[in-house]
Amino acid sequence: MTANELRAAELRELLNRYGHEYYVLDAPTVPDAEYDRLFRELQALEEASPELAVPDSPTRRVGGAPLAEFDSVVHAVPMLSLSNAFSDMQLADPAERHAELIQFDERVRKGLDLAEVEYATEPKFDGLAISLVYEHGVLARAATRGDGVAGEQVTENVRTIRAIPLKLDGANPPALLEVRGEVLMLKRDFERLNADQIERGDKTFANPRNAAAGSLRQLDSRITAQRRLSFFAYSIARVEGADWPATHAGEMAWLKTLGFPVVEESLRPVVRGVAGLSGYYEGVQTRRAGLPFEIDGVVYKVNRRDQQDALGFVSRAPRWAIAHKFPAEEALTVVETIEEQVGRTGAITPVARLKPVFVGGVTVTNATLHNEDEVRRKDVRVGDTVIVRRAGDVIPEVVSVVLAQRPMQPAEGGDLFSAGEEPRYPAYSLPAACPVCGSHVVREEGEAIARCSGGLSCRAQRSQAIQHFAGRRMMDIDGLGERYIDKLVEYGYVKSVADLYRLKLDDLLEMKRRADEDEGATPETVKAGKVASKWAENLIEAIDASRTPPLARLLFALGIRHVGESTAKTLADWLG
Ligand code: JCF
Repeated sequence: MTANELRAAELRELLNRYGHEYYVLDAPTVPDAEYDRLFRELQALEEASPELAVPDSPTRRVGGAPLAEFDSVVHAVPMLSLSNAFSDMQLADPAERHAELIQFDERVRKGLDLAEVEYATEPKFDGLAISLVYEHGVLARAATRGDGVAGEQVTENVRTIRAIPLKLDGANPPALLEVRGEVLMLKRDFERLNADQIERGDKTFANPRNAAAGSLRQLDSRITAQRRLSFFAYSIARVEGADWPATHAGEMAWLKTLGFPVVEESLRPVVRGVAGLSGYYEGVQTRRAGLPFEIDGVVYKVNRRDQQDALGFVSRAPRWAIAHKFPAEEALTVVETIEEQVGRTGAITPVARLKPVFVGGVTVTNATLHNEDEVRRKDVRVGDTVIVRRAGDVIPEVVSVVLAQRPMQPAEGGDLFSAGEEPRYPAYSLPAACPVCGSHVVREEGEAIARCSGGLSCRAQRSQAIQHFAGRRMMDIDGLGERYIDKLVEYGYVKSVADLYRLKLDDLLEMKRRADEDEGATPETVKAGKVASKWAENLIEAIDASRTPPLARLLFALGIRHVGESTAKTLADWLG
């Protein structure tokens, strides 16, 4: 071997390993720049000596000349879809909550005449299904699902996806292998793509699924090559010249040894019966937000292939598998108004008040718009139909506007009902005065956040400073919630946190009476004096209990800018 041959082989191995670490193991060991550097070195070697450019070289993943259209391919084995099941997580009783799941298990047990069935589980990736055909270990063809019977041939595009092996690992590849799986974009790659799109002035993608679809179905595969797409294999459709594993779990293990990315083992346990399935569902739901990719539910499959075959199909879905969907994280609704919230440090956040909509398992009426630039960039206006997103326990946000549904002015000279060119509502701009105290709103050069300049003279800032002070990780004053703090500030009992320590029992009772009256409670509905005085006594006690806090907690509780929890600890340790 010449020195160049050796180096090229070494570079191929390194690049393949780094790609595997990033896409398959989700644990990159080198920065992107290092990958790019080695990639360019290999490219240069191959250009100088074309015989070094083997068919499975990572440099082959750069895309080719644009196509006029995709060829259509008929799938040798149809690409099925899964029937969906939904759980109503509002229901307390697991037997009602998971009714669909219980029915599925019952049908399967009846069909197999068994008391208990073993299921393989996996997350349901929110991407695009594709089919990959390997002939003698080499990627020969790739196709989208299409209508399940025929799809589009996207081989050139798929060759650019680093997560997909161009050649199978192992010495004795099967003569033929057809693998199915999902092409998707990792959350981090989606964020990066959208940031780049903004920088270039191009349109952003609403979610990773759209980004993955838009990137894969490019007639110009060089564009696909520039997008970071991932892939996870989830089934085998055909095998020739090798033993086909007897269980789904066995298939996954085999695919892994052949070099395919399969989801990590803790996310695809083999379980038994309804309890196993529902336990898996709820476990994945809690892990959902922390996963590197988006999923829209989980999939259950009868593990043994002989049992799958015995159950067969109904119309176009297998009887031996279902998708159990999570509540959707995105929904459409209408912006009723845009208001501004003033935070503890005076930061002014535009908030969309929404027509109530059920999303991510709860009813949402507000969504953050982050800051003025974000509202302008998304061009959110009153009256707009918008996509709202609530992922996990994250604050709901407006993702994008459905421009086609924007209310327009009636056309000039036209009748009242024909829409004109002009939007009915103007583009958003932040008010010049604080909506709470009227102080100037200032936005410093280069800052995204505008702030109320009122400081602690602004009621909103005062109230939130006290809320922060009383919080769990700060002074931990039990019973002093947002509502009462707002009232204590509004009525002037408390101007700063120090005033909390001067409050008397009577002040609290008086404040509570006024607050109840203001909120329209009649004297009869106001809680009896005894209950109120118990509450006030407890609160005074809780305030007293916080008179001698550890220094770190006090420093953090004061809410000094740039003094977070860990800085406060460091300061306290140092000050002694
Ligand atoms: O993750 C998915 N979107 C997914 C779709 C996973 C699977 O195991 C599937 C599927 C569609 C059909 N299995 C089948 C049979």
